[in-house]
Amino acid sequence: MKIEAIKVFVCSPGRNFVTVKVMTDAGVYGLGDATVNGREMAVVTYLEEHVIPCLIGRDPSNIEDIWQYLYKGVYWRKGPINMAAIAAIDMALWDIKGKVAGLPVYQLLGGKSRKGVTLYAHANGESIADTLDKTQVLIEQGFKAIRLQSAIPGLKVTYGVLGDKKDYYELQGNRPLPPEEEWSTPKYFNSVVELFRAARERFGDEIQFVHDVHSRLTPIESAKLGKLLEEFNLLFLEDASMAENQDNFSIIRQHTTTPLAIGETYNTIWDCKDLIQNQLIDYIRVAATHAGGITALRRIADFSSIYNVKTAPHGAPDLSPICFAAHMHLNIWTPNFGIQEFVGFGNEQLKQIFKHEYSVKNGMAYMSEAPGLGIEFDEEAASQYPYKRSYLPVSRLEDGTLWNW
Ligand code: EZ4
Ligand code: CO
Repeated sequence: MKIEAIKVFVCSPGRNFVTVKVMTDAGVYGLGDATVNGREMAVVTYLEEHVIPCLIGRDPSNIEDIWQYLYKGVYWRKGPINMAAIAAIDMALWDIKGKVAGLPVYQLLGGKSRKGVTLYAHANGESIADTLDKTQVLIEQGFKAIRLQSAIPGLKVTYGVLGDKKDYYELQGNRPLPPEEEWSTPKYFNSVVELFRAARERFGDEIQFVHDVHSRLTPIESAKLGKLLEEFNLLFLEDASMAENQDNFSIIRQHTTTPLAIGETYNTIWDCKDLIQNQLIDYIRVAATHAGGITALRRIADFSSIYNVKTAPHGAPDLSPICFAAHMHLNIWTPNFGIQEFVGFGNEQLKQIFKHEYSVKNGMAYMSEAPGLGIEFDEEAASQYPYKRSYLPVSRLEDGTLWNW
């Protein structure tokens, strides 16, 4: 079998997605997700100009060799654009291998380690009361784990919350230039502790809670927040601080037993090797799309397993349903799987473009038994929603200092 052609599609059913389709001379094709939110066209150019010409005529069954070729063979290793391109090709090759074998990808990884995939949903509110009302709805839907984010009084916008427009502001779509938002750590501290106190008072101890700090705190501030939240027993605190310097997390770890999660922006094992090996985190949140695909995530999962670190793949709406499918296959196999972030299957346009047969019941997602990744991409429907330039926000402190978004 040979790779005959590779096509790249960018569609925007509410937000941009980069989809890769690898076609073979046997008529079998595979799909991959290469979406890097706010930098989509950089990946498209990288794929079309630099990656695809090297792959035509190669045997798509040699997934490992193609991965190594694209990683070691470029000299300029790592990085989000490069790794998203590798990831998309890798997912597509696993999809092809599954289709050829007549097996879902998880069977190729080693089969099922569990019945279904535990999910955590998002409750994003304009006030603590609003967040808790949304939490109530999710609990009634059957979710057992929920991420709570609430607007911070005194700030115009807060990560995860968008006033009266939409409950998840990244879905805003088109923006000519990056919007700017303000951040205040003191204002945040007051409201976030109250949020979890109120949540435990209203819902008791059974439901598991998660919170995403989105890297807004310094390590010592995160250490303090972890301590303050200990009594509310979080499943984990996500992205407490930046960890470009992985030692940052030893400061947090020395002070708190609140479990820690990180990794959604990481591109390779090297971004989290020390965090894992020194047992500074409890959950690794790398995404198939951003960290080199199924081949790379499988290795990171195995490495993590010997240090008591569980996987909790990123599940934001800017990862396409193809990435979700890749995560589903990994999650059902990974012996040290923890939990999958889940924001629903998206809007109607998205469902029209990406078709799959996963189901969700009582806070768990269940596999499709379709061969390969079990996802279809409707090119015609996708062409109805062309690419629109769009950016994630940037963040500044109240005095104007640029901060982490
Ligand atoms: O802000 O994916 O846990 N989820 C997140 C996401 C990220 C976006 C950035 O593109 O932090 O919502
Ligand atoms: Co996050």
